[in-house]
Amino acid sequence: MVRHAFVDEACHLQSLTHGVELRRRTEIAQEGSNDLRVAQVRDSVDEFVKPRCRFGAGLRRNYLSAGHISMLLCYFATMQVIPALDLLGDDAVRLEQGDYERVIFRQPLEEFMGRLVGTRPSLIHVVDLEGAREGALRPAMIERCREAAGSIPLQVSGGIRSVKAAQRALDAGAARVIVGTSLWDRDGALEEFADALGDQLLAALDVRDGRLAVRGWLERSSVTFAGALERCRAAGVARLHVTAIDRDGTLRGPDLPLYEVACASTIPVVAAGGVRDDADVAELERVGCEAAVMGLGYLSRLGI
Ligand code: AMZ
Repeated sequence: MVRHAFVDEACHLQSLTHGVELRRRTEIAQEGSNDLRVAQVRDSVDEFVKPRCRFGAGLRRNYLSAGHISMLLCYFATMQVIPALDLLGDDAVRLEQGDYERVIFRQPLEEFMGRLVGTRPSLIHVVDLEGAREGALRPAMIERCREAAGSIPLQVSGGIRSVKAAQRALDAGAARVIVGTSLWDRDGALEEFADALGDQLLAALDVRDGRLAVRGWLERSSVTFAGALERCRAAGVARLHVTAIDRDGTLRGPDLPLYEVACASTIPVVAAGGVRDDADVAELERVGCEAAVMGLGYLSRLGI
């Protein structure tokens, strides 16, 4: 298995001179010039569609040519690194440990997004900090991000407090959404979001001292990290977005034990908080994470 693709003989991947068999319904990803496409391996491999972000396997097989394997390697041989753009007002910012009083970086949205796009990431993480604090979605900001990001897909969060708001975020240009506060507010909400959004939902588990933080991390929820994992598993949540708040915006390195626990849930995990460099990304991959969000750590890649 190479990342989320099931490959019959992984050793074949060492040489691109052979094809490999992928199981029916496996999906492979292609990174084009600045676009991420997915080839659906069904009865043919020539169908390229927008990614659905879940990779499955069935019983029947399809043969994949060597030409396609190179695409597979491009995407799956390394873990996905997702640069972050946090919004406050009209600006891209970085906060230290999510504290709205400690803004350690600020740049106009379009300027910063342009620099991120220049690094050709496969996905960009957009958090509207204002939305998260005020509990209100700002679709116009998502549209601005969408426009500035061109064809690079966005995962969007902050202020999504209903399924309807999530739908608006998707309509405004998000490829998938991350929801925190509203999932934990009342019984049944998590299931509602998971059922309505499927693969387009990531559940935000923003963790401080073993409990979830909500409403822009200004409030401590009664929900524990362990309890949230269990509830997500039971609700069939497609993907987790786990943030170690004390590491966020600090460049102290990721909280690996936290992600080990998250990955034990068997739900795919996107890790955030303190990720500095490729070595940290490799460690996160080792503990089983699917992707890493980089905020402050990414600035050096941008020459900032
Ligand atoms: O930095 C913060 N203070 C902060 C932050 N980054 N507060 C919330 N968030 C992010 C969460 C999640 O992605 O990591 O906002 C999202 C949750 O928003 P909401 O509105 O659904 O709780």
